[in-house]
Amino acid sequence: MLITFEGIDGSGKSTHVAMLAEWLRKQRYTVRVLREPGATPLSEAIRGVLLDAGQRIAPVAELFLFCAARRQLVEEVIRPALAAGEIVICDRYADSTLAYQGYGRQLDLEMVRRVIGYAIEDVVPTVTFVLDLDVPTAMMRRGERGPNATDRMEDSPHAFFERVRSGYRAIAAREPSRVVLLDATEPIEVVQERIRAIVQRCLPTGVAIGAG
Ligand code: Z5A
Repeated sequence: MLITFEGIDGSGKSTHVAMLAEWLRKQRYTVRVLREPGATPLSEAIRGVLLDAGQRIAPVAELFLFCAARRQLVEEVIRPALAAGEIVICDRYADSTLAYQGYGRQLDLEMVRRVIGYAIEDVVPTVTFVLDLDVPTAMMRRGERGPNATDRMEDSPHAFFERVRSGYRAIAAREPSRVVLLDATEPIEVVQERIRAIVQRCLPTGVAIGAG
């Protein structure tokens, strides 16, 4: 079972990924937590290039780099983990590419969908949670984590993040059976309760139970 978390930066993805993984592990499920781009040596190297504020990357090159990192992750980690019956939780996945490169960078959406298709093939999430938050609040929450220098993606203008947020809402409207739009202005515990209730309903029998 593949569960993915999406949303603009600072919307709470990492927080909810960690809470959900802990809850599932307490029930003795084997859970693998991954982040995108990253989680394999090649994908982490690509992440370094993509987030390097010193790089100038053309939008289509950016699209291919995110998808190259994802393809490697799918082949090296996600597909084998799913085959072993693990629950895989991914902090960002294919919808990030559609939201950021498609809606955010305004690339042709059908072209972006096709490239994503080459990267993931049939490895589609069982459920995707989109943490929906207004851009100013997300930026404020991100800022509260400390005075970090911004990376290349975070250097994008405000209007870019507004388009990304609208993109996520459009993705959720288009695929309501897979994508759950959550109001991320609600308290963390309330949002997490909704997530757990939905995951509980999706949990298949026969998922690997072990040390996690
Ligand atoms: N990107 C792309 O363009 N295309 C792609 O295909 C992919 C990615 C895969 C990766 O960034 C960048 O790559 C990202 C998209 C792009 N860039 N941008 N811009 P990353 O992996 O470095 O970081 P991130 O994914 O953007 O996430 P983040 O900044 O780490 O934020 P987060 O994980 O969503 O939020 P958080 O750290 O869990 O929460 C932020 C704070 O808010 C924290 O203090 C929490 O305690 C707090 N919080 C969380 N929920 C709540 C609620 N409900 N109330 C109050 N406070 C809360």
